[in-house]
Amino acid sequence: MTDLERRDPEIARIVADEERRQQNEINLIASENIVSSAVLAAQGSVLTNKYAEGYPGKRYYGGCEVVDRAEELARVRACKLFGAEHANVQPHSGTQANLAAYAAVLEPRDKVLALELAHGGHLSHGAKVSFSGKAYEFHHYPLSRETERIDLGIVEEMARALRPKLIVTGASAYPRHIDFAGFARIAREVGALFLVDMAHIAGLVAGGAHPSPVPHADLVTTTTHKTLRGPRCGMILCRSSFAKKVDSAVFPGTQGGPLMHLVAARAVCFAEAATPEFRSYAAQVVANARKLGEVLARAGVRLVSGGTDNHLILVDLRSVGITGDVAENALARARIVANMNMIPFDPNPPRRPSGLRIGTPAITTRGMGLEEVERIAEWIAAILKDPGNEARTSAIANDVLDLCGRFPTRY
Ligand code: DSN
Repeated sequence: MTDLERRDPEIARIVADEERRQQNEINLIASENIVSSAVLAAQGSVLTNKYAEGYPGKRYYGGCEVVDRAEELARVRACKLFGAEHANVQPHSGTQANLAAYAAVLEPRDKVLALELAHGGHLSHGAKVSFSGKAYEFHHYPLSRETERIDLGIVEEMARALRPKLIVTGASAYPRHIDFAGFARIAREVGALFLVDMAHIAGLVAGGAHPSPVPHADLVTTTTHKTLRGPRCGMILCRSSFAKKVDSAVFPGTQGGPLMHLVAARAVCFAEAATPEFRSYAAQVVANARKLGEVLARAGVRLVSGGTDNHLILVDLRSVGITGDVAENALARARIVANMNMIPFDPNPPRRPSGLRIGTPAITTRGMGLEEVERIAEWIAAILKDPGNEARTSAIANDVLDLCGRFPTRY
């Protein structure tokens, strides 16, 4: 019996149930992944007991000499992994990282240009309901209606008219490469700073499976738990000229004490992401997403922008005559987990959108390759085309269970 089972059987049962759920379902949520036992061990360690407000060597508490080593390692490993001049590894999440990055370079009500949320952007990129949209004057560039991709012509035209202080790119539901050099050129042209939120693609960048924004952007924010496969945290990379401002914006600007167990877990994740195995993983994530898209397209399911260059595809469910909520629920009955999503120029509302976002980071971590992806895509296509067919859905659920049994979630 574990300590948790003895001391808190209710929570122990919840943890065990969740582990079983993860083992017995195919997780296609594009922003989720599975951490290694080493990352789990670091984040479940006694480093959680330590307060360490400040930075290594400059703390506001005694007894920080050991955790200082963890933060220094995390910072140095992050800089090496991404070729960055400076890293702040304290933001608690991606949104916290964005909040601090904005605070480092903007004044309230400054103008910012970012990707439209409904076209794949993010709440913290200036949505009205987010702090970002309240504190700063965000304007949003749409995707091209024809290509459903970022059109730098549109971005440039808006940037010239607006003269923003900051241009932001990065997305949570965009299946294509982003031309970071092109964005940097526009930012330079209009005298704006350039920030990339690479949260979704960070692992692909680390593994060489996606062009890096780091040489082109003044600031790069990210989470560490999506394709990067680390703990649930944020991080800011920047040029050394912004280091002091970024560090002060994180602490004391927008956060208190860093979570040192998670700082250590980031360090573990960065070491893992620097290995040749991780490079193969990143390439396989992309190959799996491409295969998933090809099989769905062959079955008559339309993909936004016609395909993918990264870890996710965005399905236009109008091609099969259903909405995202129906698709998400029908797939869940077959033990396949994905999320409904808006598509660009979506005629439907967010709770009943026309899209489904499907990603391959977690199944690839489990070791699933093209053969398994082909089967999964066939199951998805069958369900999307006939979501009310309960007999077939439950037959697929059994097949999913068999498949999951061969691919453990613990590693
Ligand atoms: N919630 C994340 C996602 O699913 O993409 C973004 O913060």
